[in-house]
Amino acid sequence: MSAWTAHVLTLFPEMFPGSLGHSLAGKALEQGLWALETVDIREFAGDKHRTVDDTPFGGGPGMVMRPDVVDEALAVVDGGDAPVIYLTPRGEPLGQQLVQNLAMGSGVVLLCGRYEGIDQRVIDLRTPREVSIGDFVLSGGEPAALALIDACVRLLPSVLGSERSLEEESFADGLLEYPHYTRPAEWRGQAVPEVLLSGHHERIRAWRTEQAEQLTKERRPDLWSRRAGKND
Ligand code: 4FN
Repeated sequence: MSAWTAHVLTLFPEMFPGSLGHSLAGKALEQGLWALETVDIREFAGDKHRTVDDTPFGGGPGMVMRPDVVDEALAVVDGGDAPVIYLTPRGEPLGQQLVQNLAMGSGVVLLCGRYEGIDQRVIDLRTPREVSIGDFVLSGGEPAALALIDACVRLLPSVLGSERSLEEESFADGLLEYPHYTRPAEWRGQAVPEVLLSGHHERIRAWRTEQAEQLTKERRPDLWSRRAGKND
């Protein structure tokens, strides 16, 4: 029984673990609670100049990643039953539901694009799941892979801090977080809401739920309406 593993195919393996090394995920990686295996796509270039990209047929700007090189890189990965995921703006939006499902599996095989993207034929042949982290332009799929891994790893049973259960996280419940406060109790003329200093745990819980629900209704009506069966 081996650890949850993220296989990452990339032209920039030095970007990993990157920012993950500075979070809960980094400590867990050192502890062997999950594993990271990068595959440098450039190693699968066939020529002496290690060419991985070429000009697009039909013309136009930029370069395209060659299908033969990407396919050879995919061929060496033994992800077992881990899904192959191409991080692409065309993909289904990454959400906490998909994150939970991926975290429950044996790991992920993540394919990161660069330039204008990857030749469509290797995508058609390999039919990876296509996933997007949002509607903005990136220089490469790597930041998306880092985000997906971070989101999954923190859900692994052995990684999640026991002091912070999943249940008490508002977002896991489909809500935005209530506002947080710490010392000092008054700062630049702004007091902390009185209820939080009251010691009435039931009133505090009710206030926080109300705040989380109000914020979600106002700022993310999409999240609020998708919150099945729990809305007024
Ligand atoms: N991006 C858009 C439209 C057209 C192109 C892009 C874009 C990196 C290889 C893909 C971006 C965003 C979320 C991967 C964006 C993601 C990427 C992601 C990504 C280089 C080609 C590219 C309409 C979304 C603004 C560059 C919209 N999640 N192309 O960013 O890989 O996973």
